[in-house]
Order: sequence, then C-alpha cells, then structure tokens
Amino acid sequence: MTPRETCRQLDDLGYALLPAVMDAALFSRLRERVQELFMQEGEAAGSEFKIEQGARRLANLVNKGAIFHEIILHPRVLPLVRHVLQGSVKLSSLNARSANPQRDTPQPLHCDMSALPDERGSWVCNTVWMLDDFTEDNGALRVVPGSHCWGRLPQEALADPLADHPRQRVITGAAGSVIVLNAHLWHGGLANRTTRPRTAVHAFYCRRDKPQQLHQRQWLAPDVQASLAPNLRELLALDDASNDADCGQHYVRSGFLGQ
Ligand SMILES: O=C(O)CCC(=O)C(=O)O
Repeated sequence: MTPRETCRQLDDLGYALLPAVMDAALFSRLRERVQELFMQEGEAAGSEFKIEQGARRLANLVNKGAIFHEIILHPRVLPLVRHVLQGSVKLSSLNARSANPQRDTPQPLHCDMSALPDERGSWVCNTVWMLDDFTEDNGALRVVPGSHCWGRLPQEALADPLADHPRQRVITGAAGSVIVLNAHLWHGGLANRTTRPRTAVHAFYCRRDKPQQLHQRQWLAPDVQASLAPNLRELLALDDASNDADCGQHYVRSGFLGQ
C-alpha cells in the first residue's frame, strides 16, 4: 500500500498493518531490551501504569533505553499518527504488553482510555509494535472496522464486549510489523491459546491539547530528560506548560479502559 492508501484505510477502517517496519537490528535490540526489563522488574513490571490479569506489562519505557526513543520517532510510523491526529501529536505513554500463554479470555472490546472523538475529531492513536507473529491462536488484535466513527463505546453499546462481534476482523501478521490504530476504534487482544507469550510494545499518542496518559516530565529521570534531543522533547511535551494543565487526570468512564 502507498502512504496515501494507508491514510485512506486509516480514515475508513480505523487501522492499518505495516509489514516489516523493523529491520533485523532494530527488531532484535527492541526484543532483547523488552525481555531484559521483564526479567529485571519481575512482579513489579508495569506497576507505573497497571497490572493486567493474564498479561505481563511494562510501562514508562521512554525512561528505560534509547531504543525506545528510536521507535516513537520512526519515520514510517509517526507520519501516519500525525495523519490520524491531524498534525497535533505528543506521546501519551509507551508500554509493553505480553499476553500470557494459555490465557483463555480475550480483552473486552474497548476504545483506549474509553475515549470518544470530540468536536475536533480523533484525539488518540495507538501503534502496536509486534515482537512476535500475531496469529489466530496466540492473542492477535481484533478490531471492528469503522467503529471509530460510531461515537459510542463498546461497553455502552454491546451486551457483552467479551463476545465475538459479527463485524470483527483479526489482524494477523509477522513479527517486525506495526499496527497503526485510531484508538477510538473498538479493539482488544484475543485469548492466547498457545504455549508461548505474545508480546508487543504500544506507543500511544494523543492530540496536544489532551492530557498524557503518563505525564512524561513527571516520570522521566532528570538524566534521561537532559539527554534528549529537541525533537524528542517536543514529542514528549517536556517544555509545554499547557501539558501540565490536566496532569494526572484520567478519563475514567465505565468499563475496561484498555491502553
Ligand atoms: O497488545 C495488544 O494486542 C493490544 C492490547 C490492547 O488493546 C490494550 O491493552 O489496550
């Protein structure tokens, strides 16, 4: 698909799969660092954000290695995020999620942060960096194409957000690919019926007038902040006073909040 076709698909369906975004070197450094952090952090892994039953998580990854700085600025992915958010972009959070083997329930269909588009349009966009192949059996992502335009949350519209949706599609693909997702799209990770974990990094972005999910200036160590180039500081909104306005505010609505 050309970039123009990908943008059209993002507008119409709300998601796009980009095969082979990560070259072999980027992929192995990213995978290695994520595995190392899971080992180091043990039970505490993900606690800066949340613990999810049936999955291991990592959070605050901008603070945990330069490899993560590369991916949030990736030249094939960031322009598509800009397209979804109409040019106004900052990083909201950077996490990893690994669906445990033999996890027998899916995530409920959800919109990240239970966010609905507002009068200016879409304001959340997620990118899923696939560190394993996504297959029908191992907890791939399901999406309901077009649902980013419906203006309703699945937990309000559906009797059972855990159930299969008649219009859902399962996004399968090879490790090294990236899924760009308008995060107002109804989506969720599936059950992992295999014996191996299924791991991905989530680089989650929002429009600049909205609060970050993890307030980056509060969470990044001073030496990490001091090392960052201007383009990263801008993407993380480190010098943006308006970024502090809703600091710590969460969009708490009923149901599963996802990302
Ligand atoms: O890792 C995935 O498949 C995406 C999971 C997801 O949608 C979430 O945790 O909000």
